[in-house]
Amino acid sequence: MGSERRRVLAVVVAAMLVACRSEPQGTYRGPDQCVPPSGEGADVPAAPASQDERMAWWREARFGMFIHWGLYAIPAGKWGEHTGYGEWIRDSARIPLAEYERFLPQFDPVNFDADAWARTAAGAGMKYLVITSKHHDGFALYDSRWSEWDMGSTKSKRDLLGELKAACDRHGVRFATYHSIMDWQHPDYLPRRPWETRSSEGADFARFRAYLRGQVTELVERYQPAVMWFDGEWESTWTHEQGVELFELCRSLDPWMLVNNRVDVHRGGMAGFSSSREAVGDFGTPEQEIPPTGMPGVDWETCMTMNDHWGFNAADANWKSSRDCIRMLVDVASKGGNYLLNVGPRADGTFPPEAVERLAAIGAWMRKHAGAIHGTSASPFGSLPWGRVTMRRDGDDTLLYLHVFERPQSGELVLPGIGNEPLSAGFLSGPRLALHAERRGSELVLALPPTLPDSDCSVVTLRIVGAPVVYRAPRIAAESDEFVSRLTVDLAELPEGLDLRFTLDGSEPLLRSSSWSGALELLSSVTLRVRGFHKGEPVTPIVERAFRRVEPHAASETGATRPGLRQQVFAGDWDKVPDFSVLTERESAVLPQLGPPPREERIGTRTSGWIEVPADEYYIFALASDDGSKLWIDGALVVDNDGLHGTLEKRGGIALARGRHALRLDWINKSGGAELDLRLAPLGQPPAPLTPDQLSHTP
Ligand code: FHN
Repeated sequence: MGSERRRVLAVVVAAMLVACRSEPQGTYRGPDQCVPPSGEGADVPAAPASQDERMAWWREARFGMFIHWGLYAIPAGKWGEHTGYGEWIRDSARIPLAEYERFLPQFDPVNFDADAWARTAAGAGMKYLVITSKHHDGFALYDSRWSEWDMGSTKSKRDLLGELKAACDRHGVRFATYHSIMDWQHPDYLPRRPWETRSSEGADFARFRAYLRGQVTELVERYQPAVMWFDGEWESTWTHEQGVELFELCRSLDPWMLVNNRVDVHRGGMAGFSSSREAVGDFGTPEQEIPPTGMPGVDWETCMTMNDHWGFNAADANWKSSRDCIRMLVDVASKGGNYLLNVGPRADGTFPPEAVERLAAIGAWMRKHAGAIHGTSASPFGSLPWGRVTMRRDGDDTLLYLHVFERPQSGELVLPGIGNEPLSAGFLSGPRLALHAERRGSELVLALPPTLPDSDCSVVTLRIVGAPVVYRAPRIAAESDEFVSRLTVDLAELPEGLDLRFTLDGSEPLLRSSSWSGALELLSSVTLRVRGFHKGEPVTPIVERAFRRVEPHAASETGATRPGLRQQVFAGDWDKVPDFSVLTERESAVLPQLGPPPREERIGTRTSGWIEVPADEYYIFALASDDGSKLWIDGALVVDNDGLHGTLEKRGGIALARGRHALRLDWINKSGGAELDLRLAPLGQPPAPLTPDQLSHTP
């Protein structure tokens, strides 16, 4: 739907909403205040005929610009002696509201040039631009009817978003907004920052939700964002029901506008996607990571910083190279995702020169290779040693774009398990030479010239007959590579119509080898190798996995013990789990079992003692935490879930003899959510919470 039509709608919506807002700001008349027009008479736009129609432009885009800009650009990451802050500076540096508010009249981006920003995004091959209309600090980067914490209170008073929206329209870049649910300034937002002394007396979260709905509504009516990118959804006051309500408001305001999954509480940590069937949102949002095998069957977008900060940090010199950025774009596209690459502008409205330089280099690459990114779909192959593949249909044929990161020593590009015949091959950009492609059994092999046209990523276009027929090897599925008594091994992602042959002694699977007929129960160590055959010919690579029967760790002679685990608490600001043994504890206590951690920020805990297991077995530990955590059993690191992330679960296993074993669990929380959960089960059973009778410590 054109932006003109949406603009007409926006006028209608605005007219309908004026009645809601003729009262003074924040006047609350119930959660349905400013309910958008509905029913007859309201000019509600015709909704897209399908989700595919709604998503079409976004899927074609593949590449966008993220912009984190606000008051935090003024301190530029520095507070006192510390220079490592970003857009979280108010919280991380514990700046009282009244002190942070002093940035309002200082914000004056005299060098802001919307056209330059939009031109830079378009020049880099970015098809959309998502800018922070409001980050967690609560500052609205526009003049909001719902807040004084906005551009109307700054020295500048410019309509920055309006200028940028118009510039994006001129340059063919879709304008979009990031709007934080979490809001550290609004008196009705809860919870307060843990360190804040500001009273929460009288705070009314329902009134906060009306403010949030009001701001979302005014953003849509004024700027018609193509995407509403929510964030800050993880605190206890935000619920699935509220997320659904906000999602439905967005749909009613503009059914074409996309809404990310962070409107709901089912983001699934930094991995960005939850299997919850009730979750709402048009796409998943992995952050600072690229899902190893993408997210088959769903729309997803990886957002990533260009250095280590989202908001401008003057001291952060850890910039990704342009090659890094190009190859990440290719990697994401090859897995069927979108890449949202961030710029943190300076307070004066300019992009850091390092960002401009990288965007120009990416643009130079995209000018030659955009066809291998925009409008492409995910690779039909598994991982390839030399690079990535994207593809698009072209009439009855398919164009495979072979993105070559490293030229193989052999000078040959091998495409495994492909049933299609090659029609032609050549570089998408560079020398106009035909590359020789030949079939070798189930493989297509292309001969490369001694030098490649692009050192960052050369692209070969291979035209094949028809839709891709790629025989992907099955995945060998098992809970662990080690076991004590027995282990179930199966195959997953079975390719259709293939004859699967396997061996257990590490030899090559041949047509005469055993035919796979279902899961195996292993009682001894084996090396399983599997290959797919079609019409008597091997057509998939061989997949292999070794399984070892191991002796369990001997139990410990613990002597006299007491129930419960000892938990030490340490104060500190870490990005990774430190060596607590060289630090001074702030306090310690004995816990009857591993419970929720202290809901504080910038702390760490070490929980230690004995865990008793009932039998000689291989045990799986499932460790979930926000932020980082590490688990040792008998001194061996079993789960490493370290780092700064949302709630994320990782698993690990160890063979243990019946009896007591040393347990040590380290955890940190920098800021935001604070979760810690440890579960345990013998192989083949679902992990369950630890129980007090399993836990003890030496007094
Ligand atoms: O807390 C924010 C962070 O400041 C930044 O905006 C990122 C970008 O997606 N999102 C949140 C962390 O997940």
